[in-house]
Amino acid sequence: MKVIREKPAVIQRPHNFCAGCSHGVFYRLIQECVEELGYSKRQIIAMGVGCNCNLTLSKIDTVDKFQCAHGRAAASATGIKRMRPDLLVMTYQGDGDCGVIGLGETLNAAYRNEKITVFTVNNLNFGMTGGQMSWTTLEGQKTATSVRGRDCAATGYPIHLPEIIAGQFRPAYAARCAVYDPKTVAQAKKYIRRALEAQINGEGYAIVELLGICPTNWGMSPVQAIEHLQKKALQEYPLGEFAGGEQAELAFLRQEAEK
Ligand SMILES: Cc1ncc(C[n+]2csc(CCOP(=O)(O)OP(=O)(O)O)c2C)c(N)n1
Ligand code: SF4
Ligand SMILES: [Mg+2]
Repeated sequence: MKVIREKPAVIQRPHNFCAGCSHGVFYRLIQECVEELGYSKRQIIAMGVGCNCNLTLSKIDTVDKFQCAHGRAAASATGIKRMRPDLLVMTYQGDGDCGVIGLGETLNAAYRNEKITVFTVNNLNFGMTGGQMSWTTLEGQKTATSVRGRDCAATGYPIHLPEIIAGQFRPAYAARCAVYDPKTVAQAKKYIRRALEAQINGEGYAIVELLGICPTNWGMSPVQAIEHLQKKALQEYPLGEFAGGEQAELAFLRQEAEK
């Protein structure tokens, strides 16, 4: 097999996520972009609490990380970036950390247009604690705490963080990606890179949500979980850019054409 991209030099050991989990692919893409942008030794990641903690605990890489209290990654990243504007400062969180317990911190950082890059893996549940319902859980989805299927009339409806942030605030970049085939992996890498460039260029806040799979808690094989994601999750969570990127380029070109 031909290797077309060596793994980033900072990654030294295999990860220990469950088989098929999206966390490993997403994290590798982030580190590929960081390396290509020349920031491997000038980065720090504010880590959420969830399955992503495997990255901290298993010491698979040499990246500086700060383990935040649950949901507080955006606030921690804000403090780090304000003290060390020379560093590339990211958060790496799950949907529960970023969009449930940490919703206040996430929205306040976006509101202030902090110059941080937020990465969040939306796997439709609280993976680490055994698959409880999250604000991202689909209507009718069975989880450990919605055993008959999520009743949105009683619990609220699935939350769309990049769209909320793009619609209400003025972030430099907001997008959602997935990593289930070569095309979506290439798209995800493009979005991750744009989100990091927004920080490097001093433009401001950026968020990329990765729509991921959690075969273990969905009770599916990795292949079944990918099919489920394509058939169900993508209907609720479309992929694309909601602020910045090609959206901004097109708006700029339209404005220029109207002059
Ligand atoms: C203050 C506090 N409340 C609750 C928990 C339990 N807890 C640990 S991780 C987690 C949710 C993680 O879900 P998510 O952020 O979606 O990450 P995933 O594991 O799905 O990747 C919860 C509720 C905790 N550790 N601390
Ligand atoms: S429980 Fe789910 S999110 Fe956590 S490592 Fe396993 S597959 Fe990934
Ligand atoms: Mg989750």
